[in-house]
Amino acid sequence: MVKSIDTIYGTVVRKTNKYMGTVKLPGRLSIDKARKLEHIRIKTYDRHFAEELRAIPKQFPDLDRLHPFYRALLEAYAPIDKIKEEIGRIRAIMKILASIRDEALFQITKAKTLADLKRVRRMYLGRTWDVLEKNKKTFDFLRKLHRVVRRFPRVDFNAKTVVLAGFPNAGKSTLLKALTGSEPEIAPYPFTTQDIRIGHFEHRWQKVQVIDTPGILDRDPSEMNPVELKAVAALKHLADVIVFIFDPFQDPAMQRDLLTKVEHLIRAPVIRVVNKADLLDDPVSAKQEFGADMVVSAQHGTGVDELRSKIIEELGWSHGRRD
Ligand SMILES: Nc1nc2c(ncn2[C@@H]2O[C@H](COP(=O)(O)OP(=O)(O)O)[C@@H](O)[C@H]2O)c(=O)[nH]1
Ligand SMILES: [Mg+2]
Repeated sequence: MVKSIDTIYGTVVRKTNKYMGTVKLPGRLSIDKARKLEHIRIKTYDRHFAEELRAIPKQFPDLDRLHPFYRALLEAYAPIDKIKEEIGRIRAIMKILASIRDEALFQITKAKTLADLKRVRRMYLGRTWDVLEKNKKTFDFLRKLHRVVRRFPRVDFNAKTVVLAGFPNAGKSTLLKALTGSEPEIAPYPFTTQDIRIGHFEHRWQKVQVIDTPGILDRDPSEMNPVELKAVAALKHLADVIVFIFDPFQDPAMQRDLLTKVEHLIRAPVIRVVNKADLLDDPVSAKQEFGADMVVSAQHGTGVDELRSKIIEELGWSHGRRD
């Protein structure tokens, strides 16, 4: 979690007060002793501020070593350079706070009365708060980003990946289940209102990951806002093969149009599949009508083994992104 500036400030003050309650110095109260106590107090505030701020950049992945899929997803939120800049800003704030601390420590050495010391503390707290407040946008930006990053879908980058696409109701969810034989893992798809579903099957030593993105690769990308579009485009860094599912009971031209757009967005080899074979009198002519590679019934499992083989074949010739 990245804390808000109010929480950071509150935490620092609370922890410092608590700590100062345990500090006992020998001797009677004198201005000298009060100075020493105030010195410890300012250093304690500073230590806690540094602790709070240092924790922030550590909560983000190393942006230079991030997988392109995650990088592209982050880009949907803000340019990577902007994210780096905002994280860097936290380090700059730490430096400013250190200089305010040094100034306060210096003022303490010159304080002649308890009232002087009180003023130093007020100056220190006021100025540190001002610095946080002036940078509120940075903290808010990183808070929001972090909330999304920590829920990024957990993708296996060592596995080959099949991305399913096709109209709503074409049978993507049913096919995902048929191909992988298990309930998919569901995670929110960042920067969209949709989920991503991930299942997998194994072929010999190789794990194949199958991804369904309902509400994403089933509609015209031109209807998406720029953020959604970037989030969708991130999938191109993942897809080794696209399986495009045609519904024989929906408009062929519109489905082919979607396929063209998906191909354009993702640029991976495509396997074209007509689904719902069990409901077709003439599967062969449906296959021809859609220009498909094969006909399956996701519901009944017909042709699913063949589809798996076709996927493996396609991956075997794969364009070597991860070979
Ligand atoms: N008869 C038949 N129905 C299917 C087949 N595949 C999917 N369906 C049905 O079509 C509807 C939509 O399927 P679903 O997998 O949710 O489609 P999605 O929107 O692309 O994920 C559901 O009612 C499924 O039961 C199939 O091969 N045969
Ligand atoms: Mg679905």
